[in-house]
Amino acid sequence: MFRFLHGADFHLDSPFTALSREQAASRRAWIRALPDRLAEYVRAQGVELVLLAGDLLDTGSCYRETAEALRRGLERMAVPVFIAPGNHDWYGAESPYAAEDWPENVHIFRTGAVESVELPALNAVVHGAAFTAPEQETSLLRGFSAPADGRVHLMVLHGEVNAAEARYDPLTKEEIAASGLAYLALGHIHKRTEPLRLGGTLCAWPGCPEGRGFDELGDRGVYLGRADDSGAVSLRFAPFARHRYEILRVDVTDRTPLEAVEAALPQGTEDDLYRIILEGSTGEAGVDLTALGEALSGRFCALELRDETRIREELWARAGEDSLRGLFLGELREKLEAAGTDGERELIRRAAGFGLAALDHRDLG
Ligand SMILES: [Mn+2]
Repeated sequence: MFRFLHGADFHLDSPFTALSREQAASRRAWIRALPDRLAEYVRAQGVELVLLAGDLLDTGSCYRETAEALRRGLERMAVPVFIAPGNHDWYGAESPYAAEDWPENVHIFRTGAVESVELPALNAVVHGAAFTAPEQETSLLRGFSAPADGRVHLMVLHGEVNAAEARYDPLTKEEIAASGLAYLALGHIHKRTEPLRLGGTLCAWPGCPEGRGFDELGDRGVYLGRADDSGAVSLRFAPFARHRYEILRVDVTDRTPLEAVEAALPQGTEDDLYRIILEGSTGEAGVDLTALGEALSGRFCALELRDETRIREELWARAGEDSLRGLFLGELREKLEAAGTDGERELIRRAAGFGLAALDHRDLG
């Protein structure tokens, strides 16, 4: 029996273009700490083999510190580590994989032909191949078949299965089912998939171990595998993200925004990045996002607030009043009734809120 770890798609040095320079630099720094954190985990869990299925680096021209952080983390794992380069970190003469002085326990697959490395101590063989260009239009698994020789055969590859387009190592389910592999460790799909059994082969994508934006939400991590002597492989997901991205929609109707948010938030969000979207209806004053952000400060690693609330309908009741307020509301209500789209209606409701606030000299923040 041995334990292995399967990770992929670290995308170290992602540019984080949606962030300020300072924020992007700080996020690159924490993601750069990932290999060291994984090394600690490998040692604590008694992992004996590490399979990394590509796109560990976001580009072939990563920062020197990044390649160094990866090199150091992998060395600290102190067990055999196998890397199958993907479409972002494809193997070429200029690649950091060719330039860096990689530690002895690290094996990088360098060609599009499957290479096999025997690990007698584990009674296992690790197979793998590399992207050698940003695209790989033929399946790297085509024609492969592991011998039934009583050893545990594992493979690590970056690729897709039954993909609509043939650009990223288009593997087929039939090839996998016929591969004779106990486990196929895949990369490329950023959202974790549940393990899939095809023939006698188990395969899975662990996804990115750290979210990089509000399109990569929730718990993320790596797979921890166990291969027993009969060659049977089982997997369990190991959450590993230090900072999770989460989107929370909160209805503020009939409550103060702070009460509503407090009631909806789980415990322990201090390390997470939240986008909170307020919805429902409010009084005329709307939501004071600045005050809400201040009241919630310290509860998150980062917080983004969005106001999608609208002013309560009762507000229109005063549209008939003989006052500036009544005239203003009356005119807007006509526009509201004539509006053709939800977007227009939303805009008019917001205009009503702002206008009433202006009439009352209220500060909308
Ligand atoms: Mn990829």
